[in-house]
Amino acid sequence: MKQSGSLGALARVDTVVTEPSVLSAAECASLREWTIDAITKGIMRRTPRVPHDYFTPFLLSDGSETPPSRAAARYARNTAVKPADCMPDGFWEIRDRAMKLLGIGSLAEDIRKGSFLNYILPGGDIHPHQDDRIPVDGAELIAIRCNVMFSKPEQGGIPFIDGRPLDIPQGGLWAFHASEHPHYASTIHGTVGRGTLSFAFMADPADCAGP
Ligand SMILES: O=C(O)CCC(=O)C(=O)O
Repeated sequence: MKQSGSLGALARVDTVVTEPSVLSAAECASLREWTIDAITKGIMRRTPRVPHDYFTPFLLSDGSETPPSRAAARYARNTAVKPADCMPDGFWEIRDRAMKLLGIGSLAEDIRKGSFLNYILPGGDIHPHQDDRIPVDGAELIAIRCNVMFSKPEQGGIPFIDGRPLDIPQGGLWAFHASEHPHYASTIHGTVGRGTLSFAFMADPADCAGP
């Protein structure tokens, strides 16, 4: 089977990596401003089932939209704007920064989820779930997620993995094996939404066994 590429700090499935300071305060403010504007212009989408939850399209690093994201395009979004133009300036540079920090420079991207921006309004949450493994060429690959919090709510929106809360400051990052651990985020309270940049990767289970 193919090697996954470098797993860096994520070489073990039971590791959750956190970094407190990946984005500057100015970057967080500018991402939040972009997001509010994008929601107002209808550039982001949400499903009728989860009305608090806004997403950009899921993009691969070549700028194309992933197949599941294309299939979801029927949900409210201004289709006059090309998916590749639905990302804030600096998005891919921040992904590169996060990948360098984690030491995962050559890790394959998740072909379903790619990379995206998510903004959840107060009142929303992320329900408890565990992502599916990713079927590729007859193998079931582990889904790895790296999330960067650019807008931290006044209360709530706390990520929980295996029932344990993570203390992620605004501008901080957490990365984990999303197909191997149940996770959720608590209900958001206050006036500020929860904004994250989400970068998804995949790895062969045989490569996530140590050291
Ligand atoms: O943002 C979170 O706390 C979790 C997001 C999520 O479900 C995931 O990364 O798979």
